[in-house]
Amino acid sequence: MKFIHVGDTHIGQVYKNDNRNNDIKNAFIQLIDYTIENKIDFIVHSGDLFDVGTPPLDALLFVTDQLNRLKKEGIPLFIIPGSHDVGVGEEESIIELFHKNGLLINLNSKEYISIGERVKLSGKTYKSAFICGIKGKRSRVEDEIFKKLDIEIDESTRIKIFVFHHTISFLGEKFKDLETESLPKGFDYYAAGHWHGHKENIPYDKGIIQYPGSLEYCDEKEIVDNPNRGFYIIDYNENGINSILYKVIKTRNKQIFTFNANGKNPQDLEKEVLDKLSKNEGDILVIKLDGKVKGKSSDINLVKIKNIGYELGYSYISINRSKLSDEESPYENEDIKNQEISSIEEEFLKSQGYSDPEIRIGKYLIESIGEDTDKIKSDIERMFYHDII
Ligand SMILES: [Mn+2]
Repeated sequence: MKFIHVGDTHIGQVYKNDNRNNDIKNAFIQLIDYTIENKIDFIVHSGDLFDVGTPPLDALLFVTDQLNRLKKEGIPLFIIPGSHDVGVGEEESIIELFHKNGLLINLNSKEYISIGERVKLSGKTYKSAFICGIKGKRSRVEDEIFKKLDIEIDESTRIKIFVFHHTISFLGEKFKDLETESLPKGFDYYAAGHWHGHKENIPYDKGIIQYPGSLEYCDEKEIVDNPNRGFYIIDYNENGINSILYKVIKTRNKQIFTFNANGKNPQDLEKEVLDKLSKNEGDILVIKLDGKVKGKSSDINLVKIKNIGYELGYSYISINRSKLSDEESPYENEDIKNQEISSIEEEFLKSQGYSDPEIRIGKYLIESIGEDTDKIKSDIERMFYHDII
């Protein structure tokens, strides 16, 4: 028997760019196609099916159509709501609407969880697999749930699966929102979500923890840092897990270029960037500018670069200048003159008594001056969702 573990599909408007939002949908179609063509027994989704708790209508209709394809084939999808699947200030998740309409199984629907002094989790048995889970968090409360969990594990099953949506301490202290040790014991497969990179085979108790990562790149950082995107196919039999395969999905070609501005004026740098671009069939383009430009970095015409890039066929263009600074610093102080602009901003904000999260949001806003306001709004929302601020 086989099941697929996928997570962080983020259907909705992740980008202010239709090509990329369609790519995200296309990744989901690839998942459903594969599941049906290969007669997979069921899917486990570790949260963030949608990008926001109140998805746009086209996202709702799209997911309805895709889940109906699975339903027709009799393939269930088990899920827990991720941090993005719950709207700000809401108790319920959009996932529950799909559960009530019979298009998926919300493992945190009231029939599977009861919260009192202790938290009782019952879960589902399907094709000799026991599946249960805890939703991603929108508050500190969900952390506490892990301390008072009572799970009625169906011991007659061949494989026990626990689904969750947290970044565990194993991945690093900096981003963790759950101590690895807080996870319940006694499971063979821990289907993890929330962390957008993929990481497999983390040993825990008698099982393993697996992060499939996001199914498509959700921002520029993921485009640059992550080599490929996909999901796991787990084959199990009477002895438990037999094999696990990471299936890579098809994503667009990427072109990532870094340009050093040292000793160049804005016009020369602009020309160097433009010379590097070439005609293509919908590639993703990321341009990183660093170093110190001779003159004002604001004189580099980013709009012109983007317009020419789109004419050449690029589907999505991101220009990152967070490491770019001006050679002629407006500061008299020699100490300051030798620093990058972003660290000067940070020191200034610190001296004004702002907290680390406030400094992060302040620096983000300074970097985003001139960007589309809708994009800034959704980026900040995303930072909140991921508890980065
Ligand atoms: Mn996510």
